[in-house]
Amino acid sequence: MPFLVKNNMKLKCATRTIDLSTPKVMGIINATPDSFSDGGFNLNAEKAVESALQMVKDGADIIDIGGESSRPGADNVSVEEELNRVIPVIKILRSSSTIPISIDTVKPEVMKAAVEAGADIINDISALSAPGAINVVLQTGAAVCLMHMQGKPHTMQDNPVYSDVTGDVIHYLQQRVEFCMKSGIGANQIILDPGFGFGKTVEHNYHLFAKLESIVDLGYPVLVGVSRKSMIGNVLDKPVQQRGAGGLALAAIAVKMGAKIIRAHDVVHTADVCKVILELMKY
Ligand code: YH5
Repeated sequence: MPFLVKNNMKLKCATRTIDLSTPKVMGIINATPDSFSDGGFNLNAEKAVESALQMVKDGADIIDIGGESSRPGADNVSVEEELNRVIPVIKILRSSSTIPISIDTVKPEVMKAAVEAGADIINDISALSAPGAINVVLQTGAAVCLMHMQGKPHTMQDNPVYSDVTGDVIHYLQQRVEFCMKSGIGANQIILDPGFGFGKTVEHNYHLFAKLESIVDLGYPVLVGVSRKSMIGNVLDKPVQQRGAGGLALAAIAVKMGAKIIRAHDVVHTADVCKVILELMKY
């Protein structure tokens, strides 16, 4: 048995607990007009909710809603604009489904309004680095995903350098966990994420992925987000619409290595992957 790590994880959120004893699929909803892979589709809240509800039917366990693209070169979004994009989506989705909702944002104002509108998880690619972000987690009792990123979205892919990418990521995540714990956030509120594609070359991403178990061994539920990313596109030399199989292959390995949440665009097939790999892991 490869499990050094507890396998009966429960994630404490503001108003409920999410069982992470089996791997879960987080479906991606971009409430962003400028987003990379589905820009233009979810232009209004109703359409975004429609897509989210389809993902729920397709087997999503969590819906991740983001209103600001983190890709290099994307426009900065004001607090007001981001609120306008995501809050109606969260409110309508919350009124039509009990699905756990996560809010993909780095802004404390958006985190707070999102949890008040019914979001359960704060998914922060900057790991609560904005002043006041930690207080939102404390005051709301929401769960938080702490992700590693080197640099800032605008410039992170310019020339990422590490002497030891896995060591650096682990060190950073441990420091962010300590920051949370010292502030009074519970260990059972925390998810960790190595941050594939965030200030990392393709080689860094594969190096880190190959060592995913060392991040799982930290003892917190691990989220993996590789869906459609350039670590797939680069190896396959294929555009975003043709990266599905590559993403599913990595999702399978991530689950086998102990990841608990797979963030993905293709919910149907990712849910199938989780099921068969979970079955395999019983033997
Ligand atoms: C993540 O890994 N990623 S937004 C570029 C793509 C396709 C997709 C070139 N938010 C993560 O999904 N939150 C994003 O094609 C995230 N972990 C967590 N926790 C970037 C993204 C994407 C970028």
